[in-house]
Amino acid sequence: MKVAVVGATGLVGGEILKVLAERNFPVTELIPVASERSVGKQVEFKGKQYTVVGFDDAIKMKPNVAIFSAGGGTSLNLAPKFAEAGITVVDNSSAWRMDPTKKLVVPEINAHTLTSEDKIIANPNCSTIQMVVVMNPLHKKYKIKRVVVSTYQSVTGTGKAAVDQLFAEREGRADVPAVYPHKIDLNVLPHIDVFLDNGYTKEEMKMVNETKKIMMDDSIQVTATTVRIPTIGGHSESVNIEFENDFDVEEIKSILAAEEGVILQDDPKNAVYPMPINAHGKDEVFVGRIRRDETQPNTVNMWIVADNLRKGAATNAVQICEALAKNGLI
Ligand code: A2P
Ligand code: 11C
Repeated sequence: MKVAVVGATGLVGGEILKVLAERNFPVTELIPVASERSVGKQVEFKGKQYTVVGFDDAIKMKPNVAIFSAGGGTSLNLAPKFAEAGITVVDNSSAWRMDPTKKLVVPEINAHTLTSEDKIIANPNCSTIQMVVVMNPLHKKYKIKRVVVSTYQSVTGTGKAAVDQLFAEREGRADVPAVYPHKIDLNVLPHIDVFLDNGYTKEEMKMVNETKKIMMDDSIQVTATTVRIPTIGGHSESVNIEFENDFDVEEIKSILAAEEGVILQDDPKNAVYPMPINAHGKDEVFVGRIRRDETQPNTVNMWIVADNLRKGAATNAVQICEALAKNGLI
């Protein structure tokens, strides 16, 4: 399988290369793509060096699939060019997610909806993916009415420049341009992506809208506050879920413990709960602190953590490619 990675020099792109290798995706030819300023640079894949090419050359090389992680503008511009050349695109940006003609896929939930018509497939936002992976089996069992989520998101979600800002501030260096409007080290910013007219950020509205689309249920109400914190390991979420039907906390724990791609870490007396430092570099979604909300019927609280560059981006994108390959769609 010929695989192009568009944005191969970026944080998510680098993670995609690692995940393709780790999961032994059958790559016969790797085509790393980045902006003109990176053409000719080398990236490593399975111990070998590959030369970065521009998008024109990549299209001419006719990959079976192109995994994009080069920002929304690049996706809007380039994904149709790849698709018109018959190359299936799996896109990590927000560009196509809410387009009604495009699928928004978390393989555990809706890979079965993919067909040969799908030439641009959207990978959801990282903070949405880790939440729906945990909520989906619970929705099937108890039916979710409403979700209140607050996030604690890693600077890796912004890209390399944000990681550089955090460490430059920590080391007292002034030589790095700031990507956030405020200091991020020793601080917390209730601001991810741009503010919209309704007072929410675009990141918050992604959680609201993408959840309904992936879980194929517009009745699920989500309200979100998304927050950037000075960590690099992954995104954490405090999630309050109200169900239509009552539940047993122990049953919720056993449903989640049995769920593919989910790891239950819930032994608070021994200080066992998910943390980004442990999720870093892992493909799974970690869940713990599961407890009944004592203020409202049929409602549970939990804490969900995942490496946003892995299940939140690279791993989910590679899993979409695996589903496409398994079903003969690429
Ligand atoms: P480059 O390294 O040449 O700028 P991150 O989010 O970690 O900053 O990474 C963004 C990725 O998207 C990088 O690989 C970057 O390449 C790539 N990229 C940005 N603009 C384009 C473009 N117009 N065409 C292809 N790749 C792009
Ligand atoms: C963040 N969730 O942590 C964002 C990164 O819509 O794909 C991914 C933005 C997106 O900043």
